[in-house]
Amino acid sequence: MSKVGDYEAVKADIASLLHQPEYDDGSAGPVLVRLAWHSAGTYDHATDTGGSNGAGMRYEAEGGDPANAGLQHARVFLEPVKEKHPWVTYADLWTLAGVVAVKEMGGPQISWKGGRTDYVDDSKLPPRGRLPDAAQGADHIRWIFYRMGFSDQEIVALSGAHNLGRCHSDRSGFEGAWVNNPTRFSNTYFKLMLTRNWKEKTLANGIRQFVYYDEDAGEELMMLPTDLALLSDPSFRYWVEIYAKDREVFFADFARAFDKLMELGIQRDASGKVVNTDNIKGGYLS
Ligand code: HIF
Repeated sequence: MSKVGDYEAVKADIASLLHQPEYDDGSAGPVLVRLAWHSAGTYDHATDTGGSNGAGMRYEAEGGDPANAGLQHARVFLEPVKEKHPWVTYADLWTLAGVVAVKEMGGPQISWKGGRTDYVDDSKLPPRGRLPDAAQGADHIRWIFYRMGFSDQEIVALSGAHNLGRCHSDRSGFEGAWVNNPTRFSNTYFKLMLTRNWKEKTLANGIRQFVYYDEDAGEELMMLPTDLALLSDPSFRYWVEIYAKDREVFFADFARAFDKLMELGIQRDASGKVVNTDNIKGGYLS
């Protein structure tokens, strides 16, 4: 057991579990990034509900949302870290794991602060349907991300996380990876989006996605309808082109936007201490 508040020790243990030769592309990193994002991405600015505080995915109401299918793998990977550092809250552990995974996979350093609570009023969990539906287009993406308080630029910057990991037919129904090195954080996702000839394909389960056959990789890569919506919408496309050209700008903007995502619904005082841990408002502590 580490000293209470020794997040460096927790970070080191997260980093050392990322290598998982038997799992997917050999890394727990991508699914941990998805866990972090889904834990936070239920936030609604207008009602100040949802967000990473509370780690509601531990419970069926949120954890059993079909949008969260597969994230039990991520939670299971992290369980030994929780056992070793019982003082760390799940809400902190899940968000920190995403931040550590991005960095370890070659991405930017994202600033992160602890202090989230696991207290949740589970009669008032965020309703299902707050996470995005990948079969939709630009209007849906805006509806989801404006609700959290993000701009078009931040939406595109965040989207670069689809450089990581893959879709699983038994989780979302979509299938395949976006890039041929899906455990390395980079701006390849934006480059491929702009330069490859994406063709619509209907999978055996009836789900529609976009694919192209990558000669070098010897495999088919994919884009979701929501990914390609970033190309057809001029305001989104403007940023796709910038991030495809300039990796450093992408890394800096991604780091800021992901930090903002992890902080949704968390209120801190000037010293960074979380102040909304002891009174309940609107479902989550706020
Ligand atoms: Fe994803 N995302 N995401 N996503 N996502 C999937 C997988 C990952 C959307 C849909 C899907 C973001 C936004 C959106 C990651 C990270 C982020 C899958 C496949 C789908 C369908 C799940 C599966 O079958 O296993 C939609 C519609 C989004 C809004 C546009 C974020 C910006 C890109 C916020 C984000 O950070 C990661 C990482 C994965 C890979 C998970 C894995 O298990 O490998």
